[in-house]
Amino acid sequence: MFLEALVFLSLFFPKATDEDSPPNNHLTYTITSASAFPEYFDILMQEGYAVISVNSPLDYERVPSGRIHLTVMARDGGSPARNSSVAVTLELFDENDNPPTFSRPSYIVKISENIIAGATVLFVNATDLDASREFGQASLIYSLEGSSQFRLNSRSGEITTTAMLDRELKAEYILIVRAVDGGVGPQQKTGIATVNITILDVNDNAPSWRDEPYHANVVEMSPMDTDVLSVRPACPLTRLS
Ligand SMILES: *[C@@H]1O[C@H](CO)[C@@H](O)[C@H](O)[C@H]1NC(C)=O
Ligand SMILES: *[C@@H]1O[C@H](CO)[C@@H](O)[C@H](O)[C@H]1NC(C)=O
Ligand SMILES: *[C@@H]1O[C@H](CO)[C@@H](O)[C@H](O)[C@H]1NC(C)=O
Ligand SMILES: [Ca+2]
Ligand SMILES: [Ca+2]
Ligand SMILES: [Ca+2]
Repeated sequence: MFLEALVFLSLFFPKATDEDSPPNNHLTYTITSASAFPEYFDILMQEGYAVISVNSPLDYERVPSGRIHLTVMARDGGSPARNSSVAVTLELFDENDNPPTFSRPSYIVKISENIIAGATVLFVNATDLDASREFGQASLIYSLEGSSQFRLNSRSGEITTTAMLDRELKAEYILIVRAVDGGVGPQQKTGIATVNITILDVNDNAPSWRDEPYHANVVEMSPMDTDVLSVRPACPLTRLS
């Protein structure tokens, strides 16, 4: 009935009737109670109808179950005046007025390079303060960009590896994570955070020899202490494959 951010929206409802003659049937209306935002509502007479209007934006997030209960009283012009009250329920619709916000603007995590493919690296988590399923927490979808070595579960926010890592190939990944809510088109809101993943070294490289294997011809009857061949480890150590 009312959208939370709209103002000056009016609700007409049929006038009360009073079978007396003037002035005893001259009616005035007042809102005698409101379950939320009492000062935001006005009521006035317009062509015999009571018109309820809103003078400030309402906030769906502060209205339990999205309903506001008003009591409207009609009072006649008699002396003494007689009155009668009616209950009016306003149903509020949520607007997408809150963006998803990650629990941190940037996540820093360190993982060991021998972590298995598919292992959990981290959970990211965004919060959306809109109260409806449609635009709030339940509508969030996560996505990730920056490296195909990692994937992000679009619902749970879990980041896992997709393959084996190798610190000697790449020691740091900077990923961008995004959360979008259920707003449609330009109404959709987005939250962004960065994830800095540092790969920690594991001693997975044994020393290796350069130019192996080695061959040497040793002449028969060489004197003792002749140098046969000098060999040295490759430096820096390179990967065994
Ligand atoms: C409304 O009427 C009741 C009696 O029916 C009376 O007690 C009360 O004071 C009246 N209220 C107003 C604001 O006139
Ligand atoms: C994410 O944050 C929301 C709101 O703070 C919380 O309700 C939810 O349990 C969190 N989810 C995870 C996976 O931590
Ligand atoms: C990522 O985190 C590491 C370890 O905390 C830090 O040394 C590095 O500078 C960070 N990288 C970026 C781009 O912030
Ligand atoms: Ca939202
Ligand atoms: Ca909202
Ligand atoms: Ca390695």
